[in-house]
Amino acid sequence: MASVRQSALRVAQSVPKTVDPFAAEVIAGLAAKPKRLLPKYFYDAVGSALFERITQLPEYYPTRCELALLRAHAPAIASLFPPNCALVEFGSGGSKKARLLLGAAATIEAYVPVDISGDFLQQDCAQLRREFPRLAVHPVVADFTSPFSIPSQVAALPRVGFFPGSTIGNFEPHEAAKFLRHAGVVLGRGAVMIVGVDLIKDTKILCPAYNDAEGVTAKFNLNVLARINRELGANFDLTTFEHHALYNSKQNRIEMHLASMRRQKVRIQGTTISFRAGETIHTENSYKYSVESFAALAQGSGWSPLQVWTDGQFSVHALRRSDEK
Ligand code: SAH
Ligand code: AVI
Repeated sequence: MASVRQSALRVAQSVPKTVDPFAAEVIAGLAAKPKRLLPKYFYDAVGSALFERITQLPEYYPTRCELALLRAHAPAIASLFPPNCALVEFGSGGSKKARLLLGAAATIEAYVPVDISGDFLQQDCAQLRREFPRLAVHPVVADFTSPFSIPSQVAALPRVGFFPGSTIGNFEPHEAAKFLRHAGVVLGRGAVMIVGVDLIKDTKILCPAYNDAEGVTAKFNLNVLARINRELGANFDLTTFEHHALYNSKQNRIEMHLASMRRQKVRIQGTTISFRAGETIHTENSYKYSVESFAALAQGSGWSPLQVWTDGQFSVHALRRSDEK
């Protein structure tokens, strides 16, 4: 009989040696049943540029609605900010929405955009510094689901959180609650946070937003496989995968999947992943909330709802950290 040590050695030898967290998470997600990939991996430089194109599509209403709400209510939102504060944006992308707040709130001393898409973030900050020469801009390239440090230059300033775009909807609700608690720790006692949240609505509006006629969302979804090919030397044939987006009304979420159109095998760093014809990779959830269900989630996660602005399609919530007495 093989000793415990020998069996352990055989198991260890059969596990691919992947230290890169991207490679490890991709291989684990594709070995899981059903297959899945984390949505944060959409955002390399190509994915971030494709997301910017999505925000300009006629079908993708969330960006237009949120920009209109922010434009209309920027003075009221800015009135909640403490003097000489640092605005910390989680998942800043092209910072278009932050620009509205920066323009309305002269009291913002520093802007701290936090994003996983490093090259895109650095380019945006160079442009922001030209547009707002008196503003201190301190970008942080980080995964906002893990602990990260606020730049020492703004450590002494009161902080306001900004989490627009309904990026919170890309979390499972329990992860959204965990994120809100973590944001409370990053922002500090008594902090204010502004969160953009997409609302539950008719599927006639929801489904086209994720199935646009031009096929940009399909390109955005497929880019995650292209990225795995580029960065991990995999051999996905992108012509054999199809973009699917559907509304799951039981869970109030849009689901995005990539379906393999035929039976096939794909190699990623020495690991073989087999696909059945029609088998899908679940790449993203985009949860939709009611104003009340999001306020309840925030309240259960250490934040008191202060005010909400909505056009019936999208909502912008102002929250204050509910500090223990
Ligand atoms: N705030 C912008 C962009 C939203 S798109 C807007 O409202 O239009 C989501 C952004 O979050 C992208 O820029 C993406 O790179 C970033 N992102 C996604 N997951 C992330 C993570 N785990 N950590 C840090 N940034 C993340
Ligand atoms: C960033 N996030 C909120 C977008 C969304 O709507 O879930 C990402 C996206 N996926 C497809 N289209 C846009």
